[in-house]
Amino acid sequence: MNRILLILLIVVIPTLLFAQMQHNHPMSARKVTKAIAVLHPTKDKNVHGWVTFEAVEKGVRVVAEITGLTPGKHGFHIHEFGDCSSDDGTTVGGHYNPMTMPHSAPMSDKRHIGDLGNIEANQEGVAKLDYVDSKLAFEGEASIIGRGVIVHEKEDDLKTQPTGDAGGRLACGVIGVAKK
Ligand SMILES: [Cu+2]
Ligand SMILES: [Zn+2]
Repeated sequence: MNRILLILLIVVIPTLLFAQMQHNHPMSARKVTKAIAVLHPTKDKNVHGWVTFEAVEKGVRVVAEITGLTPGKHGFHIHEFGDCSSDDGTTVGGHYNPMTMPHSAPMSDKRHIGDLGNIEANQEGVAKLDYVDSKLAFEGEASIIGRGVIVHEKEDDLKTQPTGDAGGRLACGVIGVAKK
């Protein structure tokens, strides 16, 4: 038998088949469908909480519970970097804005991807949020994975550029892939 043909049969063809298998079933095939950020207070603040992001039919469901707030509205955003290493939360950068849009409200068509609007705390200082966001994604150029989440001191007025005039940063967290 022709030696080259033999090598082809024994080595090359199985290698190609294996490569094809890997292509169809990569080890990391599991798509991200849920993410979470645990929020820790910035220096001398006492705001704690969490926010989950879960893929649903019409977008991403955002559910949050934050404690330790003053009653009323507080700006709530996804910021560019997942870096809460600074005392004041400034290392997360500005609002996450991969599409280069103006600052606006969560229901606006033209907005920062990170514009989640406000959370509103009750008299006990607890804020809960639950809505479906049509702009958030877990992959592609607008992916929120690995970005930062900030709870602000003041209300986001949903129009002042580029911050919504929401004031200082009370709590910071990083969006990671959720276990379940
Ligand atoms: Cu913010
Ligand atoms: Zn914004």
